Amino acid sequence: YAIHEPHSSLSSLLVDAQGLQNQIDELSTFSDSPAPSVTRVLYTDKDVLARRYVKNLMGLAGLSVREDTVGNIFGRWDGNEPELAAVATGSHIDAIPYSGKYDGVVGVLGAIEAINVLKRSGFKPKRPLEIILFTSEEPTRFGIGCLGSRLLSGSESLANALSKATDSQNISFLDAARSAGYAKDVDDLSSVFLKKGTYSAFVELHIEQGPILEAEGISIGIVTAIAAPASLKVDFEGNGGHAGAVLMPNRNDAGLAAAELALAVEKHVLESGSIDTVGTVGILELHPGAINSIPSKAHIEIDTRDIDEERRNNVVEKIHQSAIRITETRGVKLSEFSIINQDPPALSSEAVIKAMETATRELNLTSKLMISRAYHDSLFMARVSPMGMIFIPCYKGYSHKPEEFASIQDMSNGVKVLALTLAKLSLE
Ligand code: HGY
Ligand code: MN
Ligand code: MN
Ligand code: MN
Repeated sequence: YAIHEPHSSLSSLLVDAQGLQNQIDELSTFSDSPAPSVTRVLYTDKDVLARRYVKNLMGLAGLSVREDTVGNIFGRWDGNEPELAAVATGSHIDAIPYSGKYDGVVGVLGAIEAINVLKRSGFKPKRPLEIILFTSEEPTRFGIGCLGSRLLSGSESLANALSKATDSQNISFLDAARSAGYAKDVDDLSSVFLKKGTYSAFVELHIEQGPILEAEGISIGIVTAIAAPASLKVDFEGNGGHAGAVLMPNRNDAGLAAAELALAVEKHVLESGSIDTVGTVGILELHPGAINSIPSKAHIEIDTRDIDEERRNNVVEKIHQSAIRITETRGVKLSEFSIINQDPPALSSEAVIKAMETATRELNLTSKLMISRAYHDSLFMARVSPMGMIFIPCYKGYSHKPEEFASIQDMSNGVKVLALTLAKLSLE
């Protein structure tokens, strides 16, 4: 099969869309919350079952499978020139509590189906193609998003932090990894770092997690940039006490301090001057958590993002100033103000954008250039390889909740665009 005519047989790409849907449904059963929600947290037994399921599908697709010490999983299809840098694709299968079954999963199972589509069409890549299942994209267990792809992109600070990190049950990262069969007699996580030039390109297929494509009736989103996320952890402490007996002038209520900071987050975000600045407080824990006890401790976690790094950093600074002001006006102690991550945005590579645009055109699909407001493993893969993302519409833009949904047709379109894009990039 001559590789100089990659497009003729590729225009009739056959996607087993029903098979993909069945796999998505089956994978969603590995969950710690009842259907239709999905909860699948890093290194839990459901995560291990899901990993085994995906590794099996990689094997059935004829990929050679390997895993690194933190459980990033790689499925490789060697091309005619196996020593060349591979073209990679992939996403994640971990799911935050009570979320949906498409976030991340479409980019893993859809990537395996894209490889099957290329194999069915008789295509033979020049460069190897590699699917990556990133070990954990969600921040759920150890509080840091894109843990696997951050390490792959060479984050020394994360490698150091993880060797000391513990989850909310006080289980260390390394013990949790070992319970899932990883990090065997390993303390140094830098073995995960990718060698420079490992990949010639990285492309991720993902649901949009926003309403634009569906609202505008467009089949494919071609991502030009990924917004810059930052997350903060803040603790306030007060004297607490009896909710009835302590008079108001004598209180330093840690819970109300946290509530005031939460509203300050919203104020600073809205004052940024741009609709692209967002922020919320997704975690607010009060101690002792009794109705008739004035909170003596409040723990809040803040997520704020923007496609403009400067503007986002400005909001982070103002939140810090507000936290300090609140300690003065309320007489509480600011026992913790930590910036967990304050990442720069990522730009997609022009060459990969071009390959995705050509693919959508050849498939007669409508497409739109757009930014990703959610972060993805691509945000970190962009640090070590030319990056691109393919979005497909999702129902009302819902995500991170059980109503998350993508149609078989939209997933099939996404798989075709991914298959054609990988084929093109593998011939370069
Ligand atoms: O939060 C995010 O943007 C990603 O979906 N974890
Ligand atoms: Mn997510
Ligand atoms: Mn995701
Ligand atoms: Mn804390």
